[in-house]
Amino acid sequence: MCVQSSRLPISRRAAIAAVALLAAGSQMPATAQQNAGSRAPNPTKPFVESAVATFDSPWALAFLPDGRMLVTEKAGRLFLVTQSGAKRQVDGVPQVANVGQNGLLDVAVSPQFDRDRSVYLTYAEPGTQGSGLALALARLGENSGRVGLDSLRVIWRQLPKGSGGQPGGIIAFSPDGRHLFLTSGDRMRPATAQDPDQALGKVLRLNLDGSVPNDNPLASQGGVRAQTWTTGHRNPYGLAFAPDGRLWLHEMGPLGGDELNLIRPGLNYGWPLVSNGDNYDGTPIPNHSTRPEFEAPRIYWNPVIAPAGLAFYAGQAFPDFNGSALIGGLRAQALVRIAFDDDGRAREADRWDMGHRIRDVAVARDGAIWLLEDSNEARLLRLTPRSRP
Ligand SMILES: [Ca+2]
Repeated sequence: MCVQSSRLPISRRAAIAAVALLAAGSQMPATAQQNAGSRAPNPTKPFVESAVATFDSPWALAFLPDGRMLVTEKAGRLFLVTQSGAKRQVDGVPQVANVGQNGLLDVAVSPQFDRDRSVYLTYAEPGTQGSGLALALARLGENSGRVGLDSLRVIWRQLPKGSGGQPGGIIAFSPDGRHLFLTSGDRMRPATAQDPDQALGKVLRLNLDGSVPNDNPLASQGGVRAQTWTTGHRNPYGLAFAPDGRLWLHEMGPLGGDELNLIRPGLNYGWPLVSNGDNYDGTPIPNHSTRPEFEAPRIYWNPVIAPAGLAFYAGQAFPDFNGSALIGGLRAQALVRIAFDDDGRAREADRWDMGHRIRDVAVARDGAIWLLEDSNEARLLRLTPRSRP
């Protein structure tokens, strides 16, 4: 339960609980949405922070099996980084459109990296008519003199290219290592998220080589429809599989409408027809509850946290966190922990004030939590338990 309520006298807590029950009533659906937006940070942190390296507007980090990391910088640089902070720049990164929210985005390590040394990158690919999200596959070549991307090829690209931020671009692999999931933002063209023929505002499911799995919901229809797993997203900067095999996504909503969504194939998550937030000009958007045919978020944030990065915790360092989701907050300048009850329902369990915008989250094999800040002198942070050396 939240720390704030536990500090209240028991009688006051009971009164609050009673009011909450009355407000909930008996009509609350099983997938009740919770607003976690106004939750205050915890007063203490269970971890200590070590700054390991700094980067210029980093965007994503991913661990290699040997514990080293790949870190992207939005301007188009990729680094191989040791856990002690030694950095080597990786050559062979394709040209990116580093404009506004676009640039070099996610990096992901192949589920079979030990065999294929493959890595995946997403980025805004420049063109004559704006840019388009691209997914590239390359082999990480390494010798004493050089580390670089070899045999790079684009295995998926968003067409036509166009203007706008909100690129999405997050990669996740299915637990069996056979499929790649990719988030695509709406590029600030909201209607595209409901257009089945535009690869914007979607989650896509591809084979590891970029081809279309024949068991996708609309596989027989070809084109973007065949690639589409879910529809109706705005700007998803978090996508990850939980230990129980369920796929979770968070997306930045408009004013007051950030969402944590449970992703299931073929569903429509409503953007821009419904949202628990409003447009930035103050005009209202119908709430999710008005259109039950659209899948509602399991948690929403109003005010927003601006979620970025999503990782499920597994490890010995923070045993209480096992099975939890960790989310970075850009606007909230926080690390957020989402816990799941035995029925799989999600709730925000912790929020720790980091004092900086947090861009990405990852968990190392030893259970340490790694964060990337978001700025032009952003720190790569390692979090370890406060009670241990
Ligand atoms: Ca939604």
